[in-house]
Amino acid sequence: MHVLILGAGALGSLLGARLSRTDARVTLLSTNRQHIEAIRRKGLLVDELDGTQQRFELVSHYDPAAITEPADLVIVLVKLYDTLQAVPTVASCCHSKTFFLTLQNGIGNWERIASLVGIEGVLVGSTAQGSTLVEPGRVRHGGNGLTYVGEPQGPPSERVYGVVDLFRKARLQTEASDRMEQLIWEKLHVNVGINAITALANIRNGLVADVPTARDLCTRAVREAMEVAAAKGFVIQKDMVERVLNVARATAVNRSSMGQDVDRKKRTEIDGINGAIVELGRRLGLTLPVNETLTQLVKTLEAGYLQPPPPQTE
Ligand code: KPL
Repeated sequence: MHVLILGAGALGSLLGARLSRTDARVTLLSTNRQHIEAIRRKGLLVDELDGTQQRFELVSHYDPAAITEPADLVIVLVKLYDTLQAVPTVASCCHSKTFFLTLQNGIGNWERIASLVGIEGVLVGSTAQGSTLVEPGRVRHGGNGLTYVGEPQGPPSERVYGVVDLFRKARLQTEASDRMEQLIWEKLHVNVGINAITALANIRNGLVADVPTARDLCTRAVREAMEVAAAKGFVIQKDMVERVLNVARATAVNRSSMGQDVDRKKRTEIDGINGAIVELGRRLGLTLPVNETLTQLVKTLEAGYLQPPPPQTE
């Protein structure tokens, strides 16, 4: 099986390294040229949780046109706002049975991919693995967490079990699920409770659980998301706050993906995470002050580095 990682950043590179332990052939694709060039020069370095460093030889490209072998499975890990633009770039790397597995943060991703390749071409996943891009060509595994894979709707198919098998061979703890929509929403709560706070406070995930003020903010942000989820008919476990804090503990040394975006002065996924909760809440007539404030603060922070500075006047 040929697995193509579309969006091989921190998490995509880590998954690529793990999958290269199996008999699958793995190709990394990323627009981050420096990262790809570093992997080509010296392999992908992974700082493991036990303090060791492993090196993985991985085929890696920044230009999809350079990929000659069609992919059987494309794992989509581009930023949610890049999905519609990124998926068509790999059309030439696909055959008629290629399928896409989204492991992205946020909601609406499988629908976006399905709008391009059809629902039969898409699998949905969620993962609580943590990974940080330390420098080009080097990632740090930031913590283990369960990965779920399923069909967008209905029970797991043969294809789903095939992916679960592959991930397990890669020693990634993985389960098939027939309730992916629910799990995507649970993962959304994780991101709502961890990402913006870590990005704004310049901290790693663990401090969200350890520092009382951060824990309090996280609790309130997650409770607001639970209100929205309940209003939309999702059955979110009562202990969701504790689950989110447990992910923060399990990925304590990780810098959240939003934190890494801010560190690199990149656009964040705030609109698809806390911003999505605020927007859905607004349509439901709910006021969600904590998520609104977190969203506005992250957008202000982003504007500070994304917008060009005003012209200097004498
Ligand atoms: O999904 C993540 C992210 O950073 O986006 C978690 C699981 C919180 C790991 O950092």
